[in-house]
Amino acid sequence: APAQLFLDGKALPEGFIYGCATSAYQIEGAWNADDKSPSIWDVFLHNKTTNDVTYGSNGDVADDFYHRYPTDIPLFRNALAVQTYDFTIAWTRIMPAGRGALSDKGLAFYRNVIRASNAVGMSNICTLYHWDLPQSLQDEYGGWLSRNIVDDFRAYAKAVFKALGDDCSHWVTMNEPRTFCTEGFGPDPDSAPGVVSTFKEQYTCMHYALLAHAAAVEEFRLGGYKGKIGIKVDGGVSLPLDPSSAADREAAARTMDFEVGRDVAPLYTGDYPPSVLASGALPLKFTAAEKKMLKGSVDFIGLDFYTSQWVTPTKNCTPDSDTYPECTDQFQQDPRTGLDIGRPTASSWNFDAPHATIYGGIKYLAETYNATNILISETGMGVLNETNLPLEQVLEDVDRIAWYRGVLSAMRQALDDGFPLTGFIPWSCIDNFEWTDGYNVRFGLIQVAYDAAGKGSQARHPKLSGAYLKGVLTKGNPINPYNFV
Ligand code: GBH
Repeated sequence: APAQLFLDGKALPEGFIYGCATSAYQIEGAWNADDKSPSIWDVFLHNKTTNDVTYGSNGDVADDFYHRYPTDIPLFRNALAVQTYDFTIAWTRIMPAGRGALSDKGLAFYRNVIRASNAVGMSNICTLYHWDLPQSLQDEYGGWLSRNIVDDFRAYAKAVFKALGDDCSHWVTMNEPRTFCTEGFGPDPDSAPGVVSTFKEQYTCMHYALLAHAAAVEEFRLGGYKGKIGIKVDGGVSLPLDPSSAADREAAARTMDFEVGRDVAPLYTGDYPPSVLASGALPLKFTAAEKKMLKGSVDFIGLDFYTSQWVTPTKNCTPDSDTYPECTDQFQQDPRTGLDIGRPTASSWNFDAPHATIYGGIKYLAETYNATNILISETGMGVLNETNLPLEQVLEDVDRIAWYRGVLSAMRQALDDGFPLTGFIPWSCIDNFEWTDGYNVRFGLIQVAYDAAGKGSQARHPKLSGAYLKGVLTKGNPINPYNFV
């Protein structure tokens, strides 16, 4: 049995998960090694000559985890004392054509990752999809905009379960459908596949993503595998800009429905939230059979919750408005006072507001959907690549310790108040390719020696924040960070 875990000196319940997370495109590199085919992110960035991504970097090499996993995995364990390594599988490595034959080499890689984790006493949370769709499926039928994706995802999931089904304690079908659908499609997409379109395409993508999730869960349950299965959803907590204004309170509730409930409600109730249905804006509806398949399609829910915002209703909202059909304006700085919602970080979207975000997110899920098994499956903060600072200073990441101190306090309070929090998985085990911020923003608990273009020795160095988490979670140290090393 895994060793006892703690939070602020108090023992955590048996089965509580303490892990760290990464994703395939962000760490593996080896973008065309062995049988791997290009994903939509490879195509989106590999030949990119514009400066959309910092320093024109991409995930071709990233952390070179494909080759370095034999030393990286024991390092995660030693530096952080995590009991679980949460990684994602590249569809393009394991099933290079998008459907059909499996690659022995791709499978062997993930088998080795699991074996290396088990060898140092860690279990695994395994994710089928973190945004790296096979480009062939994008070219063939538009990827997530076609119903075909539901069948292909089902077949991919079924094949992966058959090969590795009992080897992971937890399975995640996909990471953040909201984000890959709203950032990959819409009027101003900045993520792969970057299809300039409208909110309708964003909703179509979401719709098929939810169905693909449910299809994968159906296969998992039919297969009778041992572990648990769920999904990771992102979103912050929306607060009324003026709590005394009924219109602002209504707008905040609407934002929660549109940005979190839209992904989550179908998993618990079988359909979108009433306010989303009532907006009349949805391009697609679930059939009775689909609702049945969706309802109850999670054993756990993972919250990738980083930050929060204030909202007000959009004035005169019409289908041409930027915020349609949600029709809420969002702020992380109070337009009346200039006050930030929390401490700003290197990511323009990410403010440190742990009570609102972490406590509020858990409470929202528990109270709105009666969720009984909630993991904080990602949270963390980035700092700018500080190539010109002495290494000791980079590793003494007290700002990140302050971030996690808030997260841990909010989780402690959620547990004390009886909310069903069952795991904590900081993002990320190690510095990695931060999507549109390239290598210039670092979320890792372990530093990687490369510059903002991703060039360098690739040496790994644990940061102080990792030692802090290790101390609180595994040694029973107090959350208040003194004397923890
Ligand atoms: C996570 O998403 C991802 O799962 C992970 O891969 C990533 O490394 C981590 O965030 C840190 O970024 O730039 O204004 O368009 C968290 C939810 C949603 C946060 C999209 C960033 C982009 C905002 N993310 N959002 S903006």
